[in-house]
Amino acid sequence: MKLEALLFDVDGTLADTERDGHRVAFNQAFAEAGLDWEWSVDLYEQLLAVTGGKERILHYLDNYNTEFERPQQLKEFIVDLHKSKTRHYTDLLNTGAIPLRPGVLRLLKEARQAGLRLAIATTTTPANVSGLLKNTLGEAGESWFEVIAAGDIVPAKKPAPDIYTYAMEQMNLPAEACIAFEDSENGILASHGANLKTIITVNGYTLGHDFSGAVIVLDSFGEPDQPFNVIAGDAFNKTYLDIELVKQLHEKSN
Ligand code: XBP
Ligand code: MG
Repeated sequence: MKLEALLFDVDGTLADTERDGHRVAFNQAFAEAGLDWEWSVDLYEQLLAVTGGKERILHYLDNYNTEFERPQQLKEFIVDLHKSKTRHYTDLLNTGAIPLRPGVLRLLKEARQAGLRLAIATTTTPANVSGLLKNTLGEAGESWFEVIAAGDIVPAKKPAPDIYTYAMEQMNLPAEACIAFEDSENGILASHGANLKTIITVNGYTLGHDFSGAVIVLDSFGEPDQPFNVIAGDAFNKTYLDIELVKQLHEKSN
């Protein structure tokens, strides 16, 4: 089936947001709440096993900070803490501290020119997606995407396939007409669960993840003057990911 739409994960795929973005914002929220919790770069790698910020905080308490005396209203406590984290994270985005990864802007522009439809499928909070797109693509950035499926819009976050299924339902497209872009094992479990072919770009946190079944695994989308490294799969002699290669990868794996 002809390729009609590209579905993008956000964190780790469009931008390297976790280590110097989300992690920092969590720590700022903890400090502001008078908590002595500190999520180091190494601890955060382990915490990334659970997607969703609120879910991640609970996972931390359940597994890494069992001593903490929990407030009676634990759920509300986590929701408030997470609201503060979102504020710190979006403030950080507004400083322009988090750029898009190499090749992302070029690929998005090319896709629009080629008449491909674009969507976002992420577990992060909608305000974080808006903030990233505005600060990197400009005020109209969000309008590049026909659907922005994010956060609690579906109850089960990645690795559940629900966010991808939701995005495709909104676009009225079957999985065969789409391709997904992911950076993590939870991400590819979600996209594969929704029967989507998937292109992977790894980052520092996800290098060692299992990407079995990906149509290709790259270290970035690459640029004409900044070639990607192919970790697994066939790049048809290309040195960067363009729409022609995306279409070839989509067709090849039919
Ligand atoms: C992203 C996440 C998110 C962010 C934090 O995963 O796991 O939880 O780290 O976002 P993916 P919130 O890239 O697979 O979508 O704090 O807003 O939940
Ligand atoms: Mg991701």
